[in-house]
Amino acid sequence: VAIDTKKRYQAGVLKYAQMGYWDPDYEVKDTDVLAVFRITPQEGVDPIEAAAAVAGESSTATWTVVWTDRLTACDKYRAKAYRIDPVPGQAGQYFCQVAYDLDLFEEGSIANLTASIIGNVFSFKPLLACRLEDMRLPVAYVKTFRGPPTGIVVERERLDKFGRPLLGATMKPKLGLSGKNYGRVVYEALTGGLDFTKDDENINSQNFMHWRDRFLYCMEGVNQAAAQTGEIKGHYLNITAGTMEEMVKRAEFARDLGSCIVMVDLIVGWTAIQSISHWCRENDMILHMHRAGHGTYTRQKNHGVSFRVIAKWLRLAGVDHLHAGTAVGKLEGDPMTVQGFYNVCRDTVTRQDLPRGLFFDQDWAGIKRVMPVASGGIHAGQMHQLLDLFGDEVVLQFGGGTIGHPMGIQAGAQANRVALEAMVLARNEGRDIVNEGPDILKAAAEHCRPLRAALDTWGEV
Ligand code: CAP
Ligand code: MG
Repeated sequence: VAIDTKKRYQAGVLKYAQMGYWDPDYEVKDTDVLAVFRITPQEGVDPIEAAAAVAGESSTATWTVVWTDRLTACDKYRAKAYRIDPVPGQAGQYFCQVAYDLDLFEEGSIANLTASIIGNVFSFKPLLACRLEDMRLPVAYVKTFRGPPTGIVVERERLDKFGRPLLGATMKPKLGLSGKNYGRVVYEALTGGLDFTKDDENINSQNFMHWRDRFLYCMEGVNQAAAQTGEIKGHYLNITAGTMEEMVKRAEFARDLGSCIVMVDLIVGWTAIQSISHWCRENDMILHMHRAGHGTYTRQKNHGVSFRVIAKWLRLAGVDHLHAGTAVGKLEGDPMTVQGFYNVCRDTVTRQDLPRGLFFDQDWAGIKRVMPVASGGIHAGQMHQLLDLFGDEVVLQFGGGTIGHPMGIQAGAQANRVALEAMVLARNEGRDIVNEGPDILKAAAEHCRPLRAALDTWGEV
């Protein structure tokens, strides 16, 4: 394949740079959509030509000049690769920056945006690998989206919970429980002190528990726990289903049962996400987004799409909660990069911050902020690290770290709530929670057997 591509280049067949897709003098406009790709050109392919090919194939071009170009305002519609830099420490890789005229995109449609930006280029022969690292969405474009239906401020007001991260737990085992047992787990976790419980990504309507049973038993648990504790509680009811009609039907049932929140998986697709987001806005419901499947294209550093871009698209598409990584748990992710994802979710203007992977300033044009969710293999012994890394505007979610507690589910929830409140108090008193964290936890555990048991079981870091 590489040889074939090289020959074709040498024969002058693929000449995107000459076609006008490379312009180092291009002056970026405030209204341009900008993208940074990390490209690895095939052996023998000039990096500038490869960058131009990316710009070409993600905008107007095909592999040869066509007569019909003459019938359009072709220069305006051609994306321009305008800058290319070697990736430090990664031989053969380049960051290339591409500008797209705003007129190339339909307003308010992530499906349309993605069909251009990631439509063809990732399987393009001149490239060995390609990764979309970041995007700058101009204010004029952001304004064509409605964004999160609820946002952080309104969510906190509805829940009447302030000044600390929220706490949640994912049901375990992921699959196989009957409705009544499932609802019991919800009840115990919520009475133990959590704010939310959550369906897992793959629970929909299997034979062991049909969706209506799940919804009914979960809401029974939520309502009983709320009545007993005097706190507002919720369970993210996963409405993911095979058709949009079925998802809306399930969402309506959740609403009619009095749930404050529903959940969908990323795998339902952009159009379905935007539709359900609009539905949530009309029905005053919080939308929880579980990013199931993202690792298939976000994990490899030289190919795919960075999660920071997915997070930007999801904020525009309109989700209220978004799984954004933990840096300390069971799943891949380093602290700086993960903090960059959190900034994308929570900032009013996300500032350029190269160590955190943010290439551009991003003005969110007043659309609401997304509550990030830290989930995946975390436990009470990491509370100081989690609070230090992510601050208050986050849901900390302990699945195994609640339901695997040796003294039971309610005790698991208690351990998490006590650890969190002790850590927030210490932070508010000005203590250094990173270094003193383990001591703060130990001191709190003297008055809370479940916390002591959690620390003994999972350790203090
Ligand atoms: C966590 C979880 C979530 C992951 C997803 C799981 O359970 O339910 O799906 O957090 O990853 O199945 O692993 P535990 P992310 O708390 O028991 O680990 O949040 O990164 O999207
Ligand atoms: Mg899960």
